[in-house]
Amino acid sequence: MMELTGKKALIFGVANDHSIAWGIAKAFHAAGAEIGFSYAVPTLEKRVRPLAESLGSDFIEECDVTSDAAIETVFAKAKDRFRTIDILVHAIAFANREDLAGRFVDTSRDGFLLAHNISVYSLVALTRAAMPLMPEGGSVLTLTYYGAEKVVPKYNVMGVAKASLEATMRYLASDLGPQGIRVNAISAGPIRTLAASGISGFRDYQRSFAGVAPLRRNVTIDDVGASAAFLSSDGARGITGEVLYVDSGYNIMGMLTSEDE
Ligand code: NAD
Ligand code: 0WE
Repeated sequence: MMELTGKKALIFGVANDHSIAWGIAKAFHAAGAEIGFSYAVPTLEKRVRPLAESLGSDFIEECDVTSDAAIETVFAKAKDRFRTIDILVHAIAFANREDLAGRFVDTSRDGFLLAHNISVYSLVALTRAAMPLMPEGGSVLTLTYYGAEKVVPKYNVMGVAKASLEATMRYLASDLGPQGIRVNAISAGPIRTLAASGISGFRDYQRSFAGVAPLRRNVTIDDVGASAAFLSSDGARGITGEVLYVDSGYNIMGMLTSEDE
């Protein structure tokens, strides 16, 4: 089922070995996929290159997803290197730190637009650029979070952006379904990545999450990777426009009591 032999994947969003995108890359590699990587800014190359090379990858290209020209360039290079791809992974989010604290009502116009530009519009832009490289169909995968559906204190503008991301994923799935391109999202539980570091109280939040979630544990980047490999494989050929929860079951609970400490 988690068989990706002969498939080629382009992964956006590895920053370091804690990144969810890295968990996905490892799982794809274990399933036999060939992988290309794209990172945000030049300073990340020294982190991403050794990781990519450890999986036998030689496609490691910079792309700031706020730039249409950068997106055009990276997909031109991908076309040269791979001719076609089967899988696109979007594991990118950003909001100003000041907007992930305090009240949502205080979000500035610039902060709101920045979060949506980087975290949501980039999925549209990357998917459109990937389409010509997927003539025989393919799989697009993005990462979302429960704060899209329910209010999570301090997640603020990112929650609103994730709600938009999930709707964006569904509209893309509707547009691209006829061409055999599936578009899905994984809603992951809280994981201590770079994007989670410096969020005050994150450790406490993970502890209470594990106390409440049916599986009584936090999820790992390898848990997300395994599910991503499934969703990108032919085993998921009938699934599109879906949010798959990789959250120890947290989202099914209607009352958040933790019996066991
Ligand atoms: P991470 O910091 O490792 O990854 C975020 C990535 O976004 C980084 O690689 C960063 O370089 C990239 N990025 C930011 N701005 C960019 C830009 N302008 N152009 C290109 N890339 C840019 O953190 P992560 O937790 O692995 O985040 C990956 C995804 O998973 C995000 O969409 C995040 O919202 C989502 N997610 C995270 C959690 C969690 O608890 N960590 C839970 C659910 C969903
Ligand atoms: O999507 C995310 C994190 C996204 C994120 C994180 C940062 C921190 C550093 C976006 N932009 C920035 N900008 C920065 O400057 N998650 C799902 C992880 C996360 O972040 C939270 C959470 C959870 C969970 C913030 C507040 C409350 C819960």
